[in-house]
Amino acid sequence: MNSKTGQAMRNDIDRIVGEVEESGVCVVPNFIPADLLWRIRSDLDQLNDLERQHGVAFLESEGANQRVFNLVNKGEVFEEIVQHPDVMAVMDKLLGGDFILSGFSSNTTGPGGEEMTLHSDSGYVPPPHPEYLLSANAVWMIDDFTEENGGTRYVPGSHKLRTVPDSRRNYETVPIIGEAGSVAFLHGYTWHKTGSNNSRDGQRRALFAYYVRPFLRVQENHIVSVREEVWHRASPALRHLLGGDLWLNSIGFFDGPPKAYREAAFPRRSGLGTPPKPTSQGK
Ligand SMILES: O=C(O)CCC(=O)C(=O)O
Repeated sequence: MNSKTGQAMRNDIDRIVGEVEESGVCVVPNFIPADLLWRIRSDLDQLNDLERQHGVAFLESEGANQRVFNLVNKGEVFEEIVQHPDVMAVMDKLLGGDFILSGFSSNTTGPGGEEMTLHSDSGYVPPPHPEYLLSANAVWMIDDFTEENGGTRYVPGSHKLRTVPDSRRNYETVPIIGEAGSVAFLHGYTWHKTGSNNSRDGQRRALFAYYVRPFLRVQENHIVSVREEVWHRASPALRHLLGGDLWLNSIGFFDGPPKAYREAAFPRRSGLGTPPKPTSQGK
């Protein structure tokens, strides 16, 4: 699958989904056109610098690794790619036809960056995880992923166990290798971690767009954290991803279900919401 060109892969969503389900990961090369890759790099570098300058950077390994969270709130290019139609098509099949965004963050590893703890992205769900998939990640490779520069490592076959790794054990991991401009789709039950960056001067920049079934609580609270300006210009697809729509007309409402739904569901109680008439007793 990895030897196919990006265009051919994009036309073949079913096969990408099949590889994710079978192998726990599928790397799609040449996914990101050169001009888009350039825009992402330039905005990400600026964000990394800005958050360091303002003393709000999320740093690990004594500053060798840096994360930027809530990317949807931090640049239009990120709003654009988080709803990329080909990514949406893959997620749609992996996640049963409906999904929302749990989090969108970058992780830049630099020389000396240490590896992360091995984990599953669904580790907060008590095992055994359901047979159907709860979550999946689209990993945007902004630099080449190599064994040396900290390319994400994973445990082959772990996604089929539907549980979390035992923190007392050592597991054999293999690196996810890919060229800058690829997107890797990662099964939400695959055990994985950032690799250690043993390069002399190689950065490994990557974006992690993490999608979940719509009934799960999300990592980043977009309703509270995303700026009004972003909500105003959001496409219907982005609003949905950010949790701005009701699910099944009953999850995520503000002050009771919407009137049309109430009337359809409870026709004899359609007076709900009309204030009671004052009575003389009530005066
Ligand atoms: O940086 C990486 O390679 C992995 C990041 C990761 O595992 C995560 O964000 O959950």
